[in-house]
Amino acid sequence: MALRLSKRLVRFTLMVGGFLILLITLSSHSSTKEYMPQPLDISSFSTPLANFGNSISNTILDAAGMEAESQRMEAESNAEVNGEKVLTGDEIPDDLLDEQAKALKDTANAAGIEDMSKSVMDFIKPSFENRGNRPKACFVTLVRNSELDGIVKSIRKVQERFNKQFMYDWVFLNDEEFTENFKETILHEIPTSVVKFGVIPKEHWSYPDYIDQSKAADTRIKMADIIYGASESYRHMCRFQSGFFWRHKLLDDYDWYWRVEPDINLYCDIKYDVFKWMQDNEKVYGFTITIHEYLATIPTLWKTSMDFFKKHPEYVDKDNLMEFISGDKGEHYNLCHFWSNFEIANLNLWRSPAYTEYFDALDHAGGFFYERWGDAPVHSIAASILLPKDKIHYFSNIGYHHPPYDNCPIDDRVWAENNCDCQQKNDFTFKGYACGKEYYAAQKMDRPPNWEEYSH
Ligand SMILES: Nc1nc2c(ncn2[C@@H]2O[C@H](COP(=O)(O)OP(=O)(O)OP(=O)(O)O)[C@@H](O)[C@H]2O)c(=O)[nH]1
Ligand SMILES: [Mg+2]
Repeated sequence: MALRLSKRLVRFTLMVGGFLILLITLSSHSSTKEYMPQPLDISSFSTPLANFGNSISNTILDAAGMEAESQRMEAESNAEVNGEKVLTGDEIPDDLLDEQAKALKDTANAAGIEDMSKSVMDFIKPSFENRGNRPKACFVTLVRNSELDGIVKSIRKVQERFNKQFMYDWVFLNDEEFTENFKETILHEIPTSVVKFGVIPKEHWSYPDYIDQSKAADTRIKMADIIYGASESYRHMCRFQSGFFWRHKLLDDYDWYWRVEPDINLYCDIKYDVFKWMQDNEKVYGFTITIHEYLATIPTLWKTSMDFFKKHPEYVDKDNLMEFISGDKGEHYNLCHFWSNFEIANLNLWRSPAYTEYFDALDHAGGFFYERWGDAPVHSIAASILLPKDKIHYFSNIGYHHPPYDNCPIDDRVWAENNCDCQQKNDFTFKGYACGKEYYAAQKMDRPPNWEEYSH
């Protein structure tokens, strides 16, 4: 018996050793490369991301399985000698398997990978416990003093179609002080809600020390022909929306936000509390419009992202929405993204270690400045990979406009019941440049029966 136990111990130790070597090999494969502006070389992606999804946890499971299998074989080979009943396969007592699982978990802990499931949902779930109650939610608007007229237009629509009934707070952020005139005008427009004005801390709207500013300046010259390619402030804006807006102290009080920009329109009444709907239905990220990104603005975003997720398979949700952003399991980006000028989402997604580390990896790669990475593809890639797909929601019933596109309910009943004033023929969802088709396919949803009518 003692001999059997020690044999088992030796085998188990060898297996754990092998497992640790495998882990070291995996992590050394993904050492970060110095950034070099170059066309996206996806041919180097020999392994689709989907295969990385659970590689570490599979390794653990495989190790546990191997140990169980070795016990079965050992039991079989010893059966005749000992004249005992042989325990095979499923007959191995649960407590023995539990013990092995625990031993493996302890080994993993010692290797510093103790938390095998680092799902962003762990950070978001606590806000679902508020089910049935009013969510801690606000509108958030990043805006310049010079955009006062445009933001007043947006506020009037949001107030009229939704917020005069629900009276959620509104947070305004700016990279410089809001003028008194700006604040007074806004307060006058939103008399029934708490309104807060904040200045963005310098470190959230400036160059990190690892960015070569002359290289960034060269990029702006080279990209002058691309939309916003020459703009420095646009890049700070995109980086701020990608990595910082929820870190502003004024956002600390909230779990949910709805992003509103100047010059948007709401075409339909929203008669229910969308924040509460998100909370009570355990959704995390809601959008209205999908679209393809300009490849020239993000040549290396996909490779940088996949490098990160290959290095951190523990963050990849096993039921993710990769199919929305890639037609070949992660090898190539299909450029689809949620248009982030409208977002109704849970702030804890961005606060999670998974997203924070992802953003840090992107920020260090430099593409916010050496290319022109937008917050829309960044948020979309993260949400599609980090979240279970059923946490993402398309608000087909919210009539929305951000120049130049519309989301207009093509369901006649929804359109009529909510007093919509948009043209259904302008609905962008199924038109060529949108990604509605990809989204419906990825979610395994049937397209509305009349979708083709609105696809040209
Ligand atoms: N405070 C501040 N806000 C900015 C700045 N640049 C952009 N924003 C805001 O950031 C958001 C996104 O900027 P937009 O200029 O609307 O970018 P976009 O939606 O990609 O492009 P268009 O709407 O088509 O111009 C808007 O709410 C702007 O008001 C800036 O330099 N300072
Ligand atoms: Mg805009």
